[in-house]
Amino acid sequence: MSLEKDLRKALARSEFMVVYQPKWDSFMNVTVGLEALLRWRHPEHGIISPAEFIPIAEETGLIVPITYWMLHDVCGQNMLWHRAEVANVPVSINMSARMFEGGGLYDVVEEALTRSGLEPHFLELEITESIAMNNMEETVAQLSKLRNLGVRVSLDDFGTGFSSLGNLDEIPVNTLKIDQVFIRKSKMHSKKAIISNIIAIASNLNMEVVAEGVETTEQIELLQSLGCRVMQGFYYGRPMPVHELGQWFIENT
Ligand code: G
Ligand code: G
Ligand code: MN
Ligand code: NA
Repeated sequence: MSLEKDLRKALARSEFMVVYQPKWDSFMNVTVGLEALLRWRHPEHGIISPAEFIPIAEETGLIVPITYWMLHDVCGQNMLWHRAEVANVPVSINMSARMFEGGGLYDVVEEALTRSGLEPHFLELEITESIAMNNMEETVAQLSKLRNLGVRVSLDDFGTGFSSLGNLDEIPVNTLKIDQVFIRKSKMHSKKAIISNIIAIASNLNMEVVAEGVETTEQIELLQSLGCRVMQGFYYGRPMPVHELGQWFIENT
């Protein structure tokens, strides 16, 4: 199928929607954040996973306008939840490497915040290690500016990129997100050791930590015993459309 051609029209036709997955404080048992994830409702093929269309969107550059749309949509939605006193938590958005080319990101983030009225610390950008490391000087400069504005930054899929730990203290980051692969194999002694060390690095660098892909009570108990508090995964909640989140927050805040 010619996804590229359809992708070009998808924004204008309002075919994208955002779903939100909760981040959960497993000690306090409350929702402490949300991750916004993109979905494409294709008129013929139904819901298409971002795993399928994000690579095309990155190659074609369409990821930039799509992410700009998402920034506005997510900030507006989060402000609606604030105003209705439904929820008061930061929402994160995934950033492709492309978002840091051309230097336009800061102005769009600022505009999305101003237009929605959302306070900056309720918006978080998720970047991967490889994004942070390649073209590091430029990326760090942009991230620093965004952080000065009050926007939060997290390092996604942490532990899987080929980042050198030696640079980690130079990237302006609030949170390390431990990649799902470590959680999935956390019964293995070696993976447990890696998780434990990521938690220690985060703690020593004054960063927060989130465990991703949490699916079982065994994983939760292990993570808690290692001092990890905030978790995200199917055990707590799948990515949900906006209309399901009202009920979610009633039951889970
Ligand atoms: O939501 P799901 O698990 O299907 O996402 C699959 C992949 O697509 C993940 O790596 C996720 O980070 C990525 N993804 C989801 N939404 C977005 C988005 O809005 N922008 C970018 N760049 N990646 C996204
Ligand atoms: O790359 P990133 O970490 O942004 O990807 C997030 C993706 O992980 C989303 O597509 C989401 O659907 C998926 N995800 C979230 N929680 C779980 C989980 O517990 N198990 C699995 N297999 N995938 C998950
Ligand atoms: Mn992510
Ligand atoms: Na991740």
